[in-house]
Amino acid sequence: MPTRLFALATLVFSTLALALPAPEGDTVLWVNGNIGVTNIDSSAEFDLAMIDDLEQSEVKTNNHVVEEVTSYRGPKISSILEAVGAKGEHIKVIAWDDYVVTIPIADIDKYGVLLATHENDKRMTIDGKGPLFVVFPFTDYPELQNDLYYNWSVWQVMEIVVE
Ligand SMILES: Nc1nc2c(c(=O)[nH]1)N[C@H]1C(S)=C(S)[C@@H](COP(=O)(O)O)O[C@H]1N2
Ligand SMILES: [Mo]
Repeated sequence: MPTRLFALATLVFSTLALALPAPEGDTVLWVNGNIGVTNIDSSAEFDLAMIDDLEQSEVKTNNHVVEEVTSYRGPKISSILEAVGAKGEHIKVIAWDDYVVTIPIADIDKYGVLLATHENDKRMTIDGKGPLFVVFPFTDYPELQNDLYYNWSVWQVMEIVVE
């Protein structure tokens, strides 16, 4: 029955498309909450190689702490949310220093917000803003240049909770 075959093919394809292999290196990002894809217990864990394998984007911007326009590179946060089958309205972003903010996914999508791994082509480390830094395109969108979005520019990101 062609319809059943098609349904089976769709099922197999979508299962493959949504599989997330377990990290081989140290986990640098935990994604929790309302996600449809997990790889360890109820979490989707990423090592740096997995983050580097996602489609890369660049944002050239300054911000209120870095004066010169600087190049940031990494996946869009929306790519990460897609990879984990996120369903929700907000993400809670938690840093290694326990700094926490809640950001609407609408803003993440609208502004192509990055989870940057590189600043001027240099990998960011935990001594700086790394390994993962939330980067809004401040230079291209003047409406972002206020405390709300500066507060959402989380560095040393450790965990994202989809809500
Ligand atoms: N991990 C982490 N990210 C953070 C913060 C923080 O304390 N920890 N402070 C936020 C706030 S409140 C602002 S305004 C901007 C800039 O902070 P700064 O002015 O202290 O450099 O970074 C944001 N990102
Ligand atoms: Mo702030």
